[in-house]
Amino acid sequence: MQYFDGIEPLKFEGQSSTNDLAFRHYDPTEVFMGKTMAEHLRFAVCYWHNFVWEGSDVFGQNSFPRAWNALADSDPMTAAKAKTDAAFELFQVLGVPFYCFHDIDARPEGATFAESDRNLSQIVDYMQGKQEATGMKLLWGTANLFSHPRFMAGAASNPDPEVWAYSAATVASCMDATQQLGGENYVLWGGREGYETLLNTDLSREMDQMGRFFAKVIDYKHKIGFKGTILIEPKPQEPTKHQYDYDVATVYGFLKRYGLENEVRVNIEQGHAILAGHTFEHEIAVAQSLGIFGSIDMNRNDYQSGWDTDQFPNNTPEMALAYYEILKGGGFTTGGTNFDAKLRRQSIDLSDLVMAHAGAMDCCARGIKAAATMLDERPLMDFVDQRYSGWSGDLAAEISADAVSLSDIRGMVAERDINPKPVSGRQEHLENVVNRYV
Ligand code: XLS
Ligand code: NI
Ligand code: NI
Repeated sequence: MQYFDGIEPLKFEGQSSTNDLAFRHYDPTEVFMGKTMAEHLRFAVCYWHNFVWEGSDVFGQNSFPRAWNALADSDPMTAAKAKTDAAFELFQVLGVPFYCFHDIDARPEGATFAESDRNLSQIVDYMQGKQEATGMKLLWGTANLFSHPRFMAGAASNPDPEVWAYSAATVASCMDATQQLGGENYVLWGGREGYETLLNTDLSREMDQMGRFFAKVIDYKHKIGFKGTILIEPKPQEPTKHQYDYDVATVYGFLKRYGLENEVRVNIEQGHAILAGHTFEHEIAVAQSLGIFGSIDMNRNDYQSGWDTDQFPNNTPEMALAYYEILKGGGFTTGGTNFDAKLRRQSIDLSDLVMAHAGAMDCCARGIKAAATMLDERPLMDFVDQRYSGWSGDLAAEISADAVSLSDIRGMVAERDINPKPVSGRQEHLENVVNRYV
């Protein structure tokens, strides 16, 4: 290893281990519910927080310059390859099966679209070689349509059709790249698809533009024969004040309106759910119930500041409830668990990067095992089944019949003296039950 020299690939050492550079709970080969833990969790490591970002924040400069980026000033393509080398080293240290990237994470920006496009194909060939050499796979690719100033007023929702065209062209190149790398999904996060003020915004036009954009993306997917899933990643705000992809329910309404609900699913991020005023498990459950659950970005927000701080997850009980909803819906298909998470600015060492992922993977393992046991022993499901059991009875059939009107029901209730008695919802009891598993 060139960059992660001295750090051995992590091993499963079991719960008694105190080694920070080992797994205590994540045993990739452990089988439950008919799959190995690795197959259930489908871990992915992201490029942007680990290999691009170097610790700057709004007040401060880079706090952990990375050796692989040092060459960027002299020859950007050499630096891009060095970054790829470093990334694949970390993937192997962690033993994860997947990774995720944006175009700009991997390739140098060119002076023109055509040059950026050429840079992307060059680095994608290099990444493909790395995948072949290591067995790594791509969970998803995506285009960064929010960092460059050309996207400051949005990509698909931009008032300027030149930006719309530039964005569409960028998505086409990134979908090709994702296809070439065998990616299992393609993500669209609408970072600046929204607005700062209505004073300068035509909201209906922007929505229509986005609808048209997505229709073309789906059309392109079929044209190139991409077999993966197209995923939208909801987020309510940040960077834009009002974002169109607010949460899962809003995204579904949008897809339905433009007739895209059978073509697109969602990539749900823990921190984005919190920003939208929901829990992570709420967002997952809504997506499952609408048939659009796809993948997750696993991380954690700071609950006090309210910001999308993209911290590494470490709250096992919360994670157990998220995996409970995922497993209840049948688990991942093309999706997986991507760590869209970054170090705190004072965690400057490469070993911090490894420990952060190791701890997060362990928490996921604990969470999903607790979830699997809760599903197997069914204490919550039995309670829920019982709670709704009236709906399999005669009254339910009668009042649901199309031929029965509201006034018929009024007659029935009066005649039979239907007089429902309140029943406890037993929330605290159920929370106690969950605590036995986590
Ligand atoms: C930002 C998003 C972003 C997407 C990919 O908040 O989470 O990282 O996952 O563009
Ligand atoms: Ni994300
Ligand atoms: Ni985020």
